[in-house]
Amino acid sequence: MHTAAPAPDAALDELYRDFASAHLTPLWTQRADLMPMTPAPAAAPFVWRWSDLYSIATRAGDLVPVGRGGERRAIALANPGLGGAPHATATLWAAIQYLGPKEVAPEHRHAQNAFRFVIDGEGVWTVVDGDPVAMRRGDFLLTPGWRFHGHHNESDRPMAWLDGLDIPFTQYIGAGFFEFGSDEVTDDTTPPVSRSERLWARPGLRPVTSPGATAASPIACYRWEHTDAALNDQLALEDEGHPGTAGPGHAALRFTNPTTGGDVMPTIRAEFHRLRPGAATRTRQDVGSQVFQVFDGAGAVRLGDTVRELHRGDLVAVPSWVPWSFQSEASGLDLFAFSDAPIMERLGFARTSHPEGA
Ligand code: GTQ
Ligand code: FE2
Repeated sequence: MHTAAPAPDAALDELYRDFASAHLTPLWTQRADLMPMTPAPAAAPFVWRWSDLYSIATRAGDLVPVGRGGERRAIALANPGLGGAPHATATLWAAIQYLGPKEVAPEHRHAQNAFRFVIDGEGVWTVVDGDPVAMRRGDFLLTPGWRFHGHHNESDRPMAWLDGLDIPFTQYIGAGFFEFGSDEVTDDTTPPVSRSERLWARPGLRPVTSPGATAASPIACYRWEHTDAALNDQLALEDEGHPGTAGPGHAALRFTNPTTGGDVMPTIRAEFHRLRPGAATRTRQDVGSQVFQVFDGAGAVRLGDTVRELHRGDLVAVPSWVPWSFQSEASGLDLFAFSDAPIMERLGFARTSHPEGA
């Protein structure tokens, strides 16, 4: 391929200077960056260790108060390819949030969609539009855009969890709105099951009186007992000769919006994967980016040509089109995953391939 590169002369130099001073840029000098043959994201594949995150969050807990203004003691993964921005990938925010004993993170709401995934502990609840939702290990909680939410730790122990939001995407497209909520703490106990779960979280059943499809799931919390049982049954059925698995020894679930059967929120997909001891996922690459967290067990992730060991709580950023696969050790491997797949699918950009005949 040849790019026209005329001999420099005074007129040409002047033309390029005038491009710059008129705030214009020609395509021909940048075509390969702007329009790569295959996706070339700025974000890098990267692994963060939970032990590092947790100990640094504990130090922040000792030194930095949580309250109005800063709003949350949340420490974001900053992808090394993204110039220090608090972005795990081009579109996704992922953070460890830490709340000490008796601390309250005040109510607010924002256009950004959010979830929490609980890696450890219990004793915190999050109040979503007045509905208190208890958080326990393995639970997956939703705070879709523009719902008021605050977090309370009534226990005498600190608690930390994973937050996922579409902050980078929302910032890039200029769609962010934010509002402070009430400073009154109206409740100091929480029921084990939220009102939203009592209405919506029974398999295959929905209230007749509620409206039709909603953009975000009305289920405030997907409980670990259901996720775990569904994964166990996929693997048990494989043993019984009725495989419904994603591949040999690989159980996979997607969290869904019961009003549509689609993704839980308009911008974020969430899944859970379980690998039997010694099993591996098929290698794939996808348009769009994702973040994984090891929930249990140990193993390794291959990102392009690099293999990294993984332990409980570790987080993995997979930018667009990077080939990835997971392998489990003797302990098995449980993975929580979230991605921007709903954006890619809705806009017609989604592609998946399985490189190297994998
Ligand atoms: O818990 O409301 O990690 O608003 C980032 C922004 C958590 C939250 C984050 C937020 C929250
Ligand atoms: Fe928030």
